Amino acid sequence: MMTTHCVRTIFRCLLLGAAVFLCATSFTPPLSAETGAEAWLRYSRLDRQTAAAYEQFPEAVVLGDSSVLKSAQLELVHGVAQMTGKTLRVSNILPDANALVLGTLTELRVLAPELRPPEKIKNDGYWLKMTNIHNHQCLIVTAVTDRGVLYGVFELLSKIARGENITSIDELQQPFAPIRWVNQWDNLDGRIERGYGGRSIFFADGKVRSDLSRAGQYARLLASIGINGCTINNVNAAPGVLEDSFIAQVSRIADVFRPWGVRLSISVDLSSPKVIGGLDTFDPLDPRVAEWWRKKVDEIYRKIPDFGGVVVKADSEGRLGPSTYGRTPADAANVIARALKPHGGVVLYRAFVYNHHLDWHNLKNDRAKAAYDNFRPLDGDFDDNVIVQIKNGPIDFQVREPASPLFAGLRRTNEAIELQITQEYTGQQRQLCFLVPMWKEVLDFDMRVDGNATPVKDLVARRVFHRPVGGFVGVANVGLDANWLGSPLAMANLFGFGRLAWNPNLKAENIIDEWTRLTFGTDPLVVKTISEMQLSSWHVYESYTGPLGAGTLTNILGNHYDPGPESSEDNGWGQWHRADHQGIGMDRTVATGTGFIGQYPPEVQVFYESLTRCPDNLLLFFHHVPYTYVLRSGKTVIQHIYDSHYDGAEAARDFITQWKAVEGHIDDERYRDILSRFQYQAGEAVVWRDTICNWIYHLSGIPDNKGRVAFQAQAVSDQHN
Ligand code: GCV
Repeated sequence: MMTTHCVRTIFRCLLLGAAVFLCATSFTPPLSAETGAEAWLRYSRLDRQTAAAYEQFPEAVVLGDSSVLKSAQLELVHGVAQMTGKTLRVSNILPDANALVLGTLTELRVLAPELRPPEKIKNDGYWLKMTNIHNHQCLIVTAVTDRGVLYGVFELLSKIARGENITSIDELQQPFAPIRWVNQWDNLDGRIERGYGGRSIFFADGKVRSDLSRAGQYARLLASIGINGCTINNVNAAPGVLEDSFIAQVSRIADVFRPWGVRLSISVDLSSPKVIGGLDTFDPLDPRVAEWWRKKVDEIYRKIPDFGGVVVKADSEGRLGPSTYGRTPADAANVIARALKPHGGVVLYRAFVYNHHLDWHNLKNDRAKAAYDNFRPLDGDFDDNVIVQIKNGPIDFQVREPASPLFAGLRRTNEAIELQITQEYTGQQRQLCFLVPMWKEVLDFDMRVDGNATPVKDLVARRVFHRPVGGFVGVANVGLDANWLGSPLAMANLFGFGRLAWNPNLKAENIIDEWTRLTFGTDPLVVKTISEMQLSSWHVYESYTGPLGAGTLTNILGNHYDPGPESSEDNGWGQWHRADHQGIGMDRTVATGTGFIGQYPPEVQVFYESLTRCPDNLLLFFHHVPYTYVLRSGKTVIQHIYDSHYDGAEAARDFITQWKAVEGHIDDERYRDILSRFQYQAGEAVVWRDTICNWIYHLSGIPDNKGRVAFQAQAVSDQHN
């Protein structure tokens, strides 16, 4: 038996350890009130009655002392204190009161051998269970790994924050897939490609930042939504990231990730063996190159033992790649994969490989075909620790695209879906666009592989062809701005990505409800208003920037933000809409077009090939039609385009009115900040509306039957005369 003195000593050590750890891992309690920095981990104070329901546990028992379990313990103590005002007593021995008990199943069975989860808990999964241990009411948070316990703690705190009833909880949660990563497109000089939330939290002036506190806080945020990996640098990778001296710096970032169970990975440039390695080649089949990668990877693991792996962008948008030596992406991926394999690392090789010098005059050319054409023939050639990372659509994160046919094209190759959290083509965090409904459409899209139900989510999560690994990657691009993404409402996309990567079967409505409650509180008016606005926002944005699947008619040669429909055409980038005087849209049919539709399984081909079956919202992605073509709604294409832009601009203006309803129900700081964003968005929507409507009116010569566009174009020209 332990003496009381001994127990006290252990308890003191634990507290001391916790305090030391608090400093060492850059854990900081939420920053100043309501800047958005706390994101969904605000843990705001519950009202007395709600708090009372959670105060039955004065104690937290933590079994084990790994850094991840310490994070779990600290988070629990911090969250409960913030929400209830009560500080939990922490111990690591038998509960001597009702307790919250954290620990792996192995540890827990020592206390309660009779405990059996209802099913086998997978890696990273967890079980929350109310039970009785040694005559005390205990809520256990258990898992097979420490990381699972940490995830369970975050879920428990989320439930408390949302006021859920936990009195008889018995909930087992399993992750849908093992890869749940974010990519950051941070450059070593501190800029972030397509980042709209400030400078890099990792790098400044070509070095790893000395202050990595935000990096540690980011890892905490990621862990709270089940993300287990983060690639810290741009896929347009600087070779210097692999210099030994730089890896030593990068290991400091891994140190602040580790307590949150987030594995660090890096993007690498395939020419590194030549550029920084001093070889005269980077040919993946040259044994000297293989040896270079082996030594380099060994060096990385010496400094970062839990290194996750690498991301590769090659032969794409000017990046060098295996094509330099007539080699394939599989050759390139495998040479690195073999170096990583003994350490348990993976290669995420991006399928975003395309020729950006396509001849626009050739009507058979089609950028959308590139990923499938490049990767489908290599199916089965990739090693089992290579994952092909496929963008959700075949072009490039446009406001609407069909699911990439490559998801169905690979059977013997691991795959991951790449989603873009940072709103490059979808409003750049300056306009509201909640992307979960869009991602759900892709994840739920049934590819009908072999005539069976095969939604994309099952293909990437290995449920169809039982491949060793796969999952979800989100391009996040958070920055140093207090609220991470540059806009508090945009954080719903980061949260939503994590929730979907954990469980793509969750409904968009539930995700946004959860996020809103955690981020803005549980006032029903607030929850309803913000949820409704978020849920409608993708359609609103689409309606004035790219209806009918025309793509985003944005300035593709510049900022990817302003309207610029002419910039898409007559160049090699392949984001074409082929609008002319008679009609608009890319003919991607097998019968008369580029043949892209032929890349889908037969049942999907039939669906998209047919002008009458093809859904209106993707019509112009798949078909070139005259402006007078009549849609299912009975409207012509041109009238739909006019109406959609006017309706969209009006809906954007309505956001202001909707938002005003929450005044006084949320903090003033965020209320005013977000109000000004909606006022700005309303103006931008009018700019989009007028630019696109006038452009298409001049092109087609067909007036708006409601007299708005021709009238306005006329007024503008009168003014000029
Ligand atoms: C990192 C788009 C973006 C590029 C990005 C590229 C990619 O083209 O505009 O900034 O480069 O996608 O995903 O590699």
